This record gives sequence, C-alpha cells and structure tokens, in this order.
Amino acid sequence: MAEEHVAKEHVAEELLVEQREGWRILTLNRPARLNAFNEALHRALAKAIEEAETDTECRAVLLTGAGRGFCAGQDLNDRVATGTAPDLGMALDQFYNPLVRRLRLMPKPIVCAVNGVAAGAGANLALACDIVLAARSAKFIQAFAKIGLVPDCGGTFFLPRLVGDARARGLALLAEPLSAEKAEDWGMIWKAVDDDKLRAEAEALTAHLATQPTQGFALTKKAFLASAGNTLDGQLDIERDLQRQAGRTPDYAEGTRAFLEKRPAHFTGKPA
Ligand code: T3D
Repeated sequence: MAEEHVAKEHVAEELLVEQREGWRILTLNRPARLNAFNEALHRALAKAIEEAETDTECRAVLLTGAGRGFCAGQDLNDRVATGTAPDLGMALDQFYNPLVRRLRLMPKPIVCAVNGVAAGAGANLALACDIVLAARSAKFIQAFAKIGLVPDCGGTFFLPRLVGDARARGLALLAEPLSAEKAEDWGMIWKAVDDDKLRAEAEALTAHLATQPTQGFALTKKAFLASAGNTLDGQLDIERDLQRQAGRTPDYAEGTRAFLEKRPAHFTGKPA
C-alpha cells in the first residue's frame, strides 16, 4: 500500500498504531527489551484494542512486534527483588488477564504476526489471538519455568487445547524453545512463513478478513469461546442461537445472493 494511504499514529511510544482501510496494525514497540511488557505498554495496548473494538470502520486487527522479537513477556527489570515478595497475582488481575479476555471477547478477528522470539506471556499473548502466523526463525518459549513461575496469559488453558496435554506439559516444564515450524506441525499456530514474507502475508490476510462478514466472525468467535467449557448439547444450542442472529445479517443475505448469482460477495460487515 502506498505510504500516503497509511495513517501512522503513535498512541504511546510503547505501541505504534497504523490505520489502514478497514483495519489497523498494532505494533509492540520496546525493541531494546524484545517488546517486554511494562505498565505503559499494557495501558497503551488495552486502549488500542478498545478503540479498534468500538470503531465500526475497523473490521480486523494485526498485532506484531518491532525489531527482532515479538514479545519477551513481563519486563523483568520491573520485578527486581526489593526484599518483599511482589504480588504477581495483582499484576495478572490488573493487566494480563484483562488483556486475554479483551482479545478473546473482541468481536473482530485478530491476526498475530510473530516476527521473532515470543517468550513467557509474549508466547501466550500470541496464542490468545485468532490466527497466528510466525516467521520461520521465530521461537515460542514458555520461559516461566526458568524463573519459577506458572505459565500465565492463558497458557495453561490454550496450550493443552492446542497441542495436547503431553506436549503442553513438556513445553511448560522444560521451557525449551519451540520453532515456528514445529508450532505449525503441532497445530499450535496457523502457519510458519518465510521471514521476509511474514509482514506482507500477515497484512494481506488481515486486509482480506476486513472485507469479510464481520458480524458472522463476531458470532463465530463467541461460539468458540463458549465451546471451551461446554457440552456438545450446550454447544449445539449456542450454535442455534448464534446462527439465528447470523441469518439476520445483511452479509448473510448478500453471501447467499452472490453465490446464486455466481459473483463475488460484497460484505459490509454491518449489523442486522
Ligand atoms: O511479573 C508479573 O507480572 C507476572 C507475569 C509474568 C509474565 C511473564 O512473561 S514471566 C516471563 C518473563 N520473560 C522471560 O523470562 C523471558 C526473558 N528473556 C529471555 O529469556 C531471552 O531474552 C529470550 C529467550 C526471550 C531471547 O533471548 P536472546 O538471546 O535472543 O536475547 P537477549 O540478549 O536475552 O535479550 C535482548 C535484550 O532484551 C537484553 O537486553 P540487553 O542485555 O541487550 O540490554 C535482555 O535483557 C532484554 N530482555 C529480554 N527479555 C526481557 C528483557 N528485559 C526485560 N525483561 C524481559 N522479559
């Protein structure tokens, strides 16, 4: 896309927001610390996700990192021992848990382009997104074990569901780096992509999603969210209720019309 069509906005030094037509890019921007989270980054990301959610023109989001890493989790400089043990539960309550909830409840697709190492909460942040692409050189590390912590940011929920219990436990207890290709083989991410193609492929994918049936996507995300703790019976009921809503959207009418008229559909993403 030509530079003049790209509105760059720095909501905060720690997070870059680039507006595109119908979607936006959020870039974690603390490259000297491999985009590790401090409070400012947490606050900026929370605000940016909220804005993307409420902006009706925004129909998809791409999350990535600046520099050679995606995100190294918590900035450990903010956890230097002071003599009294910190209340890390408070940090989870205040920042990491709302972040994961925000991403999962976001009624628009979120693509994550893991451009380099994703460690600790950074690895699980990626897994909380809807579609994860990773540079072939990127690695996922459940680094928590190396510092005596528990996988957080949804890790103990996402990992066993994505890769199975045995692999989840191995990743969590050994904290060994998992290559992007293996992550793809194991079904942990959507796709490993050549490093020099990652950005273009992630942008094309997000731009594509931004032209698709946004309301249907919101309902699909709701269905997946519910399925995590549901029985088949309960889930069938949810599918019925959500399908009822999907069937009333203009994009469903357009999609079926376009199919019957043998032409591409033009989805607006508008609600019923
Ligand atoms: O505390 C709470 O709120 C609870 C929640 C916790 C959530 C968590 O995420 S806990 C896990 C925290 N993260 C880690 O333990 C990962 C620590 N980092 C690493 O193990 C390695 O940096 C990597 C494996 C990610 C990458 O290794 P490498 O060799 O490619 O890079 P590097 O040289 O280690 O790092 C480059 C720079 O980034 C370096 O700074 P320097 O020496 O150039 O000034 C390094 O210190 C800095 N950096 C990397 N990760 C962090 C960090 N600085 C602060 N915090 C980090 N997490």
